[in-house]
Amino acid sequence: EASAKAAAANADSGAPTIFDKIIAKEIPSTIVYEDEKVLAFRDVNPQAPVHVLVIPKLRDGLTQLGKAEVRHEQILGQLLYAARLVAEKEGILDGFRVVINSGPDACQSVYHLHLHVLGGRQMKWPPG
Ligand code: DGP
Repeated sequence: EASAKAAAANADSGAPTIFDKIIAKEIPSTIVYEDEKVLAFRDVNPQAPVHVLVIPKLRDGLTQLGKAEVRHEQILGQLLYAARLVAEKEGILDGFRVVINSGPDACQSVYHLHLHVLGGRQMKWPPG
């Protein structure tokens, strides 16, 4: 399956990712929300009418949720709250989904922790 192959090609090496360039605004993105700690921008390959990625500006070892440590508790909460702000801004508070793909078996392809905020259509369950 294509996305699984793409994910497998990008193991968690700890190397810089494309998101560093997005944070540095070296490559363009459509920013939806930004504060001191968090950046939210539209996914380049949207899977729903609203598909926004919410990331920490400082990766701090948080390549994937599976590597989170106690010191990351605060930023994890900030990311989740930012997801809710994005949902409000995007007008999808009636129903939205927050997804974190962690590791190759979940098809994670970019190793800088990110929350997917998806909405604007009827979501299905179970996800694939
Ligand atoms: P994941 O598979 O959970 O690691 O999701 C990574 C997402 O990142 C994927 O949905 C596509 C998105 N993405 C990858 N490169 C870029 C980029 O350069 N710009 C933007 N806006 N999104 C990107």
